[in-house]
Amino acid sequence: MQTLGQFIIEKQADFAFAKGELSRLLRDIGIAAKIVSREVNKAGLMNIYGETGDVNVQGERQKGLDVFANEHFISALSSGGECCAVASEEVNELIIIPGGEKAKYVVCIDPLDGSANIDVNVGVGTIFSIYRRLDLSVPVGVADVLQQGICQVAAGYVVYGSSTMLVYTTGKGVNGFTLDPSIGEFCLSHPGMRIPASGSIYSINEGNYVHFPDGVKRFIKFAQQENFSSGRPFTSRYIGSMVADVHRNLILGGIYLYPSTSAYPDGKLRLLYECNPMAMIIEQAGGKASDGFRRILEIQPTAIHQRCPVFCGSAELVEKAELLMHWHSPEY
Ligand code: P6P
Repeated sequence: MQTLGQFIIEKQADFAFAKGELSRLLRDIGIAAKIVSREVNKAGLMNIYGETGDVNVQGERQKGLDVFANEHFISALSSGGECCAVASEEVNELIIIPGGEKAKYVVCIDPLDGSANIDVNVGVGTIFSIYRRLDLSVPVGVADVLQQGICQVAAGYVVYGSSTMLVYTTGKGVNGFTLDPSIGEFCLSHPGMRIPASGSIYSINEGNYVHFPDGVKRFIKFAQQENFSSGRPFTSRYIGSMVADVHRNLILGGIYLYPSTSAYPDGKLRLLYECNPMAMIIEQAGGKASDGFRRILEIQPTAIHQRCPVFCGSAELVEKAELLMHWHSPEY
């Protein structure tokens, strides 16, 4: 069984002129993921459950594990020496890594996505996105993380579920690694992951139905009436944790949707550290990711914590949702 470290080194050869910096950065993330996994899996036994009483930049109540995960990923990225700045869901401003002046990479990260699920023991995850710094001759700044998603050099997630898995891509396909706690290593368990072209699972919070755009209402009506292949209605599966929902759909086929709602007119999910990395992974696995009209990876970011609607998963389902979103629009 190949470990994450062995795999990263072996694949490093795929990159001409690779000097190992990206490999080391990916290994640093893997180390932090093991530490967070250990705590997530015993959160109930520590006084790390519950809320800190603070709110993050999103105005969301912070959980003990949110802060723990944020601190450990930033620490791993800082000590590894390959990252010069971090945009984190938990921190308002761009974090400049002391001593990182010569580091080539910047990282956007949601240290613990879906953390509202922690206290009820439901799957949560980490999502990360890696860019090459724009210009090593000038100090790193916000412009280095406000790059289009197509410029990502790597993207991945960790899903802390029935087992802990790390899934990532460097633009040459998607590979999944399962943590073997007995040896403390991520082991290659899902080589060459591909999302089915279609599927019969849709993941959306239908509690927001009345506020959905008409195109989304039309898609839900379609899903409740027929399936491309079986003619049966779709299955609705919504965990409330993007990483868990997208990971299931990556394996089984399906679509995850978080459209605009009254509470989130621009969508709830954040472009830099949720939509872009998940879009890169889904596209690399043969799927699609859009905001209903545009390819997620081509959206030009303008702010670290900006949000966007997201429709991602099996290509045929995303295309169907886009078609229904365009219906009655001028060009259709
Ligand atoms: P709602 C978690 O807070 C998250 O960012 C995603 O992981 C998840 O899919 C979504 O928000 C859940 O939001 O509004 O359905 O509770």
